[in-house]
Amino acid sequence: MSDLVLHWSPLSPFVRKVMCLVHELGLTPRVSCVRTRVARQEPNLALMALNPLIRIPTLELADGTALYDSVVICEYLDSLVSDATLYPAAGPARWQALRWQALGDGLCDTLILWRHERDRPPEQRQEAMLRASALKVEASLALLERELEALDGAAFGIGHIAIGCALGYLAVRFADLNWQADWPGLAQWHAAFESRPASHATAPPSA
Ligand SMILES: N[C@@H](CCC(=O)N[C@@H](CS)C(=O)NCC(=O)O)C(=O)O
Repeated sequence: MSDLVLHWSPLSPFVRKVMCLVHELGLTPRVSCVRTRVARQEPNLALMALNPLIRIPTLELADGTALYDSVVICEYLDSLVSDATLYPAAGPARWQALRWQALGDGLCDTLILWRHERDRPPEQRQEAMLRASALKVEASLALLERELEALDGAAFGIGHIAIGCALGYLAVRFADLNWQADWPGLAQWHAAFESRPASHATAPPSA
């Protein structure tokens, strides 16, 4: 019987990060997913009653508590499994994993803003914003390409999941960028991430 309700959508990279943990931790029987729509211009009042920011993922616990955002939900899920290994306990490995999570999440934030700007009618688009977004994404991918050895050397965990989900979002929503050609090592790393059963089970549909 599931006791946790996740407000979910198939293309959200933050929801996917949470769902990767659900699968990696063997928690699928405990979580039921409810398709929840969030549109910036049309506040979802039912979700607002749980989360005033009207964002997904939002996780409802059995006692009625609503948890957000994805960072908090992921740590909560990890706390449910006594022998979980997705968060290094302490020291430099922990800060590295949390830093990678921040980079993956920040990359998603940047990509989402970039997409909104790109989808505006041409006369309303801010070119400076588009250029700044492209620059941030390129710098992030370059940094990840430089850190591939460190990523491969670290125990698989929250940082890898956040980065994998960000690259998955990039691949689906910005297919035209063909970033894999510019960052072949990172593309290979991403392919290995997508081949994990948890990644496969949570893969976004092509947009
Ligand atoms: N920092 C949040 C970001 C969540 C987020 O931006 N979710 C998007 C969907 S991908 C959303 O709900 N957008 C609606 C809005 O911002 O109004 C997290 O980690 O959960």
